[in-house]
Amino acid sequence: MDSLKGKTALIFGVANDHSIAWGIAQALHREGATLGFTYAMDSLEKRVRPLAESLGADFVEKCDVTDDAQIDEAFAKAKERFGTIDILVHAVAFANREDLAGRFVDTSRDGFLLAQNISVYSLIALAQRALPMMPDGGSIVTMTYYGAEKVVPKYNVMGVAKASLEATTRYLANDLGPEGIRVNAISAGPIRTLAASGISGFRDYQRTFAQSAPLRQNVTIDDVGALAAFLAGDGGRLITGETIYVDSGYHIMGMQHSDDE
Ligand code: NAD
Ligand code: 0WE
Repeated sequence: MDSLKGKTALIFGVANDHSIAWGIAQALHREGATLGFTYAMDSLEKRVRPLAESLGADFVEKCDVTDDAQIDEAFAKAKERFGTIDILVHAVAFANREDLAGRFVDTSRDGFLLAQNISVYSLIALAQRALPMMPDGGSIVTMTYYGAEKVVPKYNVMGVAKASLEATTRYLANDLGPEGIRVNAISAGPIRTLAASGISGFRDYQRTFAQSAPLRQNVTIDDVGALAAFLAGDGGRLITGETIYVDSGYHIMGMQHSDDE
C-alpha cells in the first residue's frame, strides 16, 4: 500500500475489464498512484470511462497510437492536467487476424508493417512524448510474449513484432537511462483478454500452458499488475532494459514433462 503515493501514471491499452492494462491500472491505484487513461477509438470510451472513474480517474482521452497528432494531443492534455508523469504503461498490440493464422511465410508487407507500427513503433512515439514529462525519472513498461523468442504456432507476425519490441525496450533503456527513466518489458503467459478471444483454440492453449509450467497455473491480469507496480516502485530502481516473465516459469522448460495432473 502507498508505495506509489504521489506518482502519476498514464495508461495506454485498456479496452475492457479483462485487459492487461486494467490489471496494471488497479495495481498502480492500490499502491496510491494517480491515473490517466487513453483509449484507441470512440466505441471504447463507454467502457473505459466508467472503469477509470471507479479508480478515481477522470483523465480519459482518445489516442489512436498510429496517429502522431492524436498522440501529441493526448500528451498535451496530460501535461496540462498532471504537469509531469512518473509511469507510462504501453499495453497495445495489433496484427491483422489473417496474419495470426496459417503460415508466417505468407505474411504481406502491409500486414508486417501494420503489426510493427501499432505494436512497436508506438512505444517509441509514446516514449518521445513522455521523456520531457519525466524530469524526475520514471518507469516505462510494455507487454510482450514468449512468441518473440521461440516459435509459437500462429503467433507469426506478432512474434516478430514482439522480438522487435524487446529490442526496442533495450535501445530505449540505453537512451533514457541517463534521465533516470527505466524501460522494461513484461512477458506474460496467455491470458484470455479481448485480443486473445479472437484466437481459435486459445482455451486449449491455456490448459496446456498450465499443465507444462512449473507453477501449474495460468497467469491473471492481477499477476501482471503486481509486477508492473513492483517495477514502478523502489524494487525496480536499478532494473532497466529487461524482459521479465510472469509466466509460472513456463519459459525455463526445455522439454514438457508428462505429469498427468
Ligand atoms: P486487449 O485487447 O485488452 O488490449 C489491447 C489494446 O490495444 C486494446 O485496448 C486496444 O484498444 C489497443 N489498441 C489496438 N490498436 C490500437 C491503436 N491503433 N491505438 C491505440 N490502442 C490500440 O488485450 P491484452 O491481452 O490486454 O493486450 C495488451 C498487451 O499485452 C498487448 O501488447 C499484448 O500483445 C500483450 N500480451 C497479451 C497476452 C495475452 O495472452 N493476452 C500475453 C502477453 C502479452
Ligand atoms: O499478443 C497477443 C495477442 C495480440 C493480438 C491479437 C489479435 C486478435 C484479433 C494482436 N492482434 C490481433 N488482431 C485481431 O484481429 N497475445 C500474446 C495473445 C496470443 O495471441 C496468439 C497467441 C497468444 C498467446 C495468437 C496465436 C497463438 C498464440
